[in-house]
Amino acid sequence: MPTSDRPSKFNPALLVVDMQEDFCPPNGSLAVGNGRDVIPVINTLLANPAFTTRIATKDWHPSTHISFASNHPAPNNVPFTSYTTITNPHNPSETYKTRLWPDHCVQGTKGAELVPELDQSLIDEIVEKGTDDRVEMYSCFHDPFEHPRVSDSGLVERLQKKDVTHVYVVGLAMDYCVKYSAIDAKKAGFEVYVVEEGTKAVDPSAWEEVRKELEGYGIVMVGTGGGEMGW
Ligand code: VGL
Ligand code: ZN
Repeated sequence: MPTSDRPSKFNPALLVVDMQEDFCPPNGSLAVGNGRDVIPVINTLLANPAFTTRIATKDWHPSTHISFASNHPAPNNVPFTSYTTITNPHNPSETYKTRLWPDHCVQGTKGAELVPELDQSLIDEIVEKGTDDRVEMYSCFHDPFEHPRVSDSGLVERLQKKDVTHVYVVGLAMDYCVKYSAIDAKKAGFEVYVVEEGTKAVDPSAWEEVRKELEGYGIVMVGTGGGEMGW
C-alpha cells in the first residue's frame, strides 16, 4: 500500500508463522527449502516500531496428530504423498481431504522450538495451533470446519480487542500455514499483506498459484522496499 493511501486508522499487527526448527534446514523433519533465510527479514520487521502488536505462532501437535503419516496404516501413509479424509467429530457430513506429513512440531520437542535466531524478546504473544489431534489446522485462527468449528485459538478476538486493522504475515510455509492464516485474517475483516521476502514455500513451484489465490481474496503480496508496507 502506498503511504499516500494509508487510512486514518492504521494499527498493524505482525504475524510470524511457525518459525520452528522442524520447518527449517538443516535438521527439520519438514524443512522448507531456504527456510532460515527469512529470519533476518523477520527480525527487521519485528524491530519496526510501526507494529502495534507482534504475534508468533507455533505448530504444536500431540504425537497422535491426524496429519502425521506415521499415525495411519500402510499403504496410504507416505509423507508428502498420501492424503487422508478428516471428518468433523461433531458433524459426520462435514469432511475435507488433507495431506499427510512426517512427524513434526511435536509438543515439547526440540523440533517444535522457535528458531533461536528469532528475536523473541520483541514478541508479545505466542499462539499454539494444531493442538487437537482430530483436525488439521494450518490457520493460526481456527480449523477448517464450520458446522461447528472444532479448534479456535481466539486470536481474531484478541486482535480485534487491540483494535488491529492490518495484519502483515510472514513465516513458514507460504503455501500452507501462511496462506491459510492470511485467508482467515482477511475473512475476519483485517486488511492483509503477505511480505514476500519473509516467507518460503514447501513447494516453490506453487508460488505464483498461491499468490494468485491470495490476490483473489484481496490479500496483497508486498515487498519490504519501495514504501509498499504502508509506512
Ligand atoms: C505447516 C505442514 C504441516 C506449516 C504445518 O506451518 O506451513 N505445514 N503443518
Ligand atoms: Zn503441522
